[in-house]
Amino acid sequence: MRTDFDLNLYVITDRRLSRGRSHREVVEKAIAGGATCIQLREKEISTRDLFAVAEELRAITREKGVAFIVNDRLDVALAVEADGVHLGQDDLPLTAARRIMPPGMILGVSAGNLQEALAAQSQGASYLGVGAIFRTGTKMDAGEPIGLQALADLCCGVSIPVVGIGGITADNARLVIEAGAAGVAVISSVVAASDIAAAAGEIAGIVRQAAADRRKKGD
Ligand code: TZP
Ligand code: MG
Repeated sequence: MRTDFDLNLYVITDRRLSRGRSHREVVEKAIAGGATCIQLREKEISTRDLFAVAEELRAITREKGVAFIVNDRLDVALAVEADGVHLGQDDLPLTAARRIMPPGMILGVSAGNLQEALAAQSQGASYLGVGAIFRTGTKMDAGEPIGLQALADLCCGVSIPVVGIGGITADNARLVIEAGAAGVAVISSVVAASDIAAAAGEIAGIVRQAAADRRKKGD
């Protein structure tokens, strides 16, 4: 199983929240600020346009040495040689996805509870996206937030890394890491910020510090 990816600050695109800035601009600034992983997540553009953006972001992330994940679309991820794909509970089944993925490719999976998390882990998930942790206006069907205790329980129950997602900001990112997550996944607190690099830098710094403090405590 591939484990050489850094989930500390996992930034997900959403052009509806990007204030007219291009994917290139958003992603370059997020990486400059400290994003360690970029996910292309655009639900409302054509496959042709998604592919074009994916190619562009693949080139940027490759140059910067940052992991690049495509949401939902394994075909597009394979076509641009992304590092990984991220699948939800209603997307392609993981066993089917793994059948057509090269062995080293990252498979991220959304899980809302421990049962989903354990199933994903046993079916070849590389990491889990778990949420929504806090209330968010970004995903309309995110459901009731699961909160930090459920996140902590889930992190204890699995052996693959977990990223928390949903309503995460500079004000609460530390709590997500303290609960056991390997990183935080964010949309609005970075891509909608007026200064994307500064917003990413602030959250990345908080995550790094919280992870260092957690390691120290565990010593
Ligand atoms: N999955 C669960 S919550 C969410 C997704 C994609 C939205 C996260 O967006 P934000 O703006 O970071 O709350
Ligand atoms: Mg999906």
